[in-house]
This record gives sequence, C-alpha cells and structure tokens, in this order.
Amino acid sequence: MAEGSSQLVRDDRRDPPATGGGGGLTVVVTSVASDAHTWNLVFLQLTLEELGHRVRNLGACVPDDLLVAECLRIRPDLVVVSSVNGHGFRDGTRLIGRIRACPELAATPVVIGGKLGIAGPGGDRSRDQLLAAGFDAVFEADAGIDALRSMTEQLTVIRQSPASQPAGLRTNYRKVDHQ
Ligand code: B12
Repeated sequence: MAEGSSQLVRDDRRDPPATGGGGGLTVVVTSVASDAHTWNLVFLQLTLEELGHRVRNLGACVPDDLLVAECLRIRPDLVVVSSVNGHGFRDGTRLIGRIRACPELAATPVVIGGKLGIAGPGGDRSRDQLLAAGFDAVFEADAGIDALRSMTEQLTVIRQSPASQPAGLRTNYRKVDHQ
C-alpha cells in the first residue's frame, strides 16, 4: 500500500474473529461506555464458550455507537452487556434505547448484568425499569449465571427450529419464563 494511503485494513490483533464452536449461538459480550473493568467480560466469554457458543468480546469502555455498529455487522443471536462500576443502570438505559432505535436490532435478545448500581442489587424496581427500557433480562451480581445459561439453552432451541418460531427470537423468548 502506498505511503499515506487511507485504505482500511482489518487488523486481527484489534479485531479478532468470534471464538467458540459451530453449533451454538453467536453472542456479543460487551461492557458499557464508562466501564473499564475487564475480568467480568473474560468470565462471561469463557462461560459462554464452555456452553458451546461463539463469542465476540468487544471489551471495556465500548461507545454506544461502536456496539450498535458491531451488532448491525454481526447480527448476533444474543447481546450480553456487563457492567460492575456502578453506572450500569444509567449507561444501560441509554444503551438499550440506542439499540432498540435500530429496526434491525429491535428483536435481538439483549441482556444486562453485573453490579449495576452503587447501592448493591437494585431490586425489582431497577430491574423492571431496565426491562421496560428494552432489555430482555436483567441479572444482578453473581446470581445470574445459571439464569443466563438457561436463557442460552432456550434461545438455542428456538434458533434450531425457526419454522416453528417465525416471529423472531426476542418475541419468542419473551414467551418463556427465564427468571
Ligand atoms: C479489579 C477492580 C478494578 C480494576 C479493574 C481492572 C480490570 N482490568 O478489570 C480498576 C482498578 C481499573 C478498577 C477501577 C474502578 N473501580 Co473497580 N473493582 C475491581 C474489583 C476489585 C474486582 C473486579 C473483578 O475483576 N472481579 C472479578 C470478576 C470475574 O467478577 P465481577 O466483576 O464481580 O463479575 C461477576 C458478577 O458480577 C457477574 N456478572 C458481571 N457481569 C455480568 C453480566 C451478566 C449478564 C451476568 C449473568 C453476570 C454478570 O459475573 C461475574 C462472575 O461472577 C472490584 C471489587 C470486587 N471484589 O468485585 C471493584 C469494583 C467493581 N470497582 C468499583 C469501583 C467503584 C471502581 C471505580 C469507580 C473506582 C474509582 N473511584 O476510580 C473505578 C471505575 C473505573 C471505570 N471507568 O469503570 C466498585 C463498584 C461499586 C458498585 N458497583 O457498586 C467495586 C465493586 C469495588 C467496591 N466494592 O466498591 N476496579
């Protein structure tokens, strides 16, 4: 490439492919724009890969625009948002509004979990507000891994029989009890 060329080249060190097996879901794991914590994301990636899913881990401090762009590009079966710095409720509410504003992502299952507030688990009210804002499920603190596993199992079943579930993953997922 000529010196000074502005041609964009994919750099796999900065833009790694999704990892994991072939039969499971394609899952985007991400933090929110303000959150610099990373081990929560590593933990979620390894857990989901162990369950047989392909994971694209966007890492920490992900701007809303970047997450939306990656979701439009990858079209994941599930987006897992994690935040532990205490701003997850505020950041998550803004973020899900951006995601749901895209018609292409209106039916994509999106969940959030971690330490979402600064006063410990926020209880039903915070969870209900995040659900009303557009998330499909809210998992606080350490309690959510079993529920997340159960949700991915249900989404995998729905994905494997699309003929019987024509209305889209989110709509169909909302028909099952995952709490
Ligand atoms: C390491 C650490 C840091 C490091 C992070 C380095 C890195 N590369 O990750 C540094 C020093 C950068 C840091 C900075 C800050 N930190 Co800090 N940090 C921690 C610490 C000690 C450990 C976090 C960790 O790695 N845990 C290991 C992972 C595997 O566990 P986890 O994060 O808890 O995630 C688990 C669950 O929450 C859950 N989970 C998480 N997300 C999701 C999502 C879903 C869908 C599901 C199902 C489950 C789930 O699963 C995980 C495994 O069980 C915690 C305290 C603690 N002991 O937890 C504080 C802590 C998270 N930090 C905290 C704070 C306040 C900050 C700062 C604001 C401090 C400051 N004033 O600057 C900044 C914020 C920076 C930012 N912009 O985000 C607070 C958050 C308080 C809250 N939420 O109420 C904590 C809890 C400390 C405390 N007790 O006050 N921090």
